[in-house]
Amino acid sequence: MSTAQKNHRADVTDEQRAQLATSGFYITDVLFDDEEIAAMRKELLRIASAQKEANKAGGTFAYALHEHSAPCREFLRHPVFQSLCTQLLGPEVYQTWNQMIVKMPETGGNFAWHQDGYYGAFAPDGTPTDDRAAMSASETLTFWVALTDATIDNGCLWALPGRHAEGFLPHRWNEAGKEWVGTYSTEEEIPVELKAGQMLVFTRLTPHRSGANITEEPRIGYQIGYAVEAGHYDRVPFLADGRLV
Ligand SMILES: O=C(O)CCC(=O)C(=O)O
Repeated sequence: MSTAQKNHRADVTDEQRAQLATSGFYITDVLFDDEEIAAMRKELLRIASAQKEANKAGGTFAYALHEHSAPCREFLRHPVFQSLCTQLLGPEVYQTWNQMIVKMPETGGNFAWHQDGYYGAFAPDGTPTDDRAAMSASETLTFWVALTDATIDNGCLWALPGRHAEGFLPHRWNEAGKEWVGTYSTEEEIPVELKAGQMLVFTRLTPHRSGANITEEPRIGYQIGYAVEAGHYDRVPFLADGRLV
């Protein structure tokens, strides 16, 4: 039996649940087969090389991949996501967004401190806003799947343990980089190094950033957001009554 088949239920341990509550994140075991990881890596590199709108702050992004890519659509229905969502969010779950972040050695730079809860809130004129009333009130989680190892040298995520408990922290919008930039102290940052096939699970209030890729190889991540209520952007129904929609 392969690793992924063994772990398809991806049981959340008491320790992981406690870490999510106290630190705002936890790291899973390796939950995907080598073949699954290699197939997704190939697909995301294909999308990255085809993509015109590349090289935003932090790397090459592409969004809503379920609309553009059959392999991504299939990956998003992987039993691991179904299992984790059911355990962590319950039987009714929406997928709020999915995106790849490919950090090529030559272009993969820093991505600023932020809480994911800031993304997706827009003023009536369409500009990003920090108006709390425009932000999703829904409980949400982000899954960051490592499709290559993520290391300090290739630009892994960094996080601030426990700061999610402070709620929304102050940010300013950087129009040039098209990103929110946290304006709070970050001395307590810790790196989140992952093996390919591991995931970081974190809340919409967990401050995180990522560093530059100074290696010779791409760093590839696939990020998926989930919410218990519609009302956040994308809002693709994912689980109803615990079953895939
Ligand atoms: O993958 C990365 O380098 C950072 C991505 C990120 O934090 C985000 O898109 O919210």
